[in-house]
Amino acid sequence: MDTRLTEARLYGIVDRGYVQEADVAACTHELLAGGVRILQLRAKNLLQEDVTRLAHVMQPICRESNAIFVLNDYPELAASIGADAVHVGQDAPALADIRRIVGPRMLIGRSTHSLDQVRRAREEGVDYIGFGPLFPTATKPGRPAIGLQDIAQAQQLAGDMPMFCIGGVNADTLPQVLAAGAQRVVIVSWLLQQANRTRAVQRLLHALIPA
Ligand code: 3NM
Repeated sequence: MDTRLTEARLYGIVDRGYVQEADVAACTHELLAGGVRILQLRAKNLLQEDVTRLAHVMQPICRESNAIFVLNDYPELAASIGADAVHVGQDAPALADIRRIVGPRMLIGRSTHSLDQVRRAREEGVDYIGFGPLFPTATKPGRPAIGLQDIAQAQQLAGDMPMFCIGGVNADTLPQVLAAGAQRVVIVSWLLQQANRTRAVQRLLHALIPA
């Protein structure tokens, strides 16, 4: 198991919905400088050639920092560029089919939105899961929030499979999310919109990693 994944408490996403192409490299550097060790490229509704170009910007920067570079969707592209990980949703094929595309070593993460989906992700053997959205979020408009009440049970079902709580997590909501039993979080829009992203990551990590 990759200790960069098991030790990660904060998962960052460079989401093209919030970051202009010209800012992708700087944003990647800023998040990594703060201590993010797992970072995803999320570029919805772009042509694959545009996603490829952005991946080629982020991947070497992540590699320099020894951070896990995750591509959202596009298992074939993840395989062809040698990404460290690919993240897929509930509508993506079964793990075995994705594994055939990406090979034996690539980490595979899947989004889950219910306890039942956590159970199934555990059974199929994904390397990590997202669990959410905990709160309504503009990053996934129209997606109903699942709340905080199932976090502790989801964490139990996940066992040693790392579970990252996601959706509306920010510096204000983080204490409730942790109090509900979360060990790891993904923070997208709040972090990307901070004037000093490096400092924001440092503060979050301080709150996330017990002294
Ligand atoms: N996936 P923010 S919620 C990308 O529940 C994503 O699977 C979710 O963004 C899920 O931190 C989400 O801006 C958006 O709320 C998270």
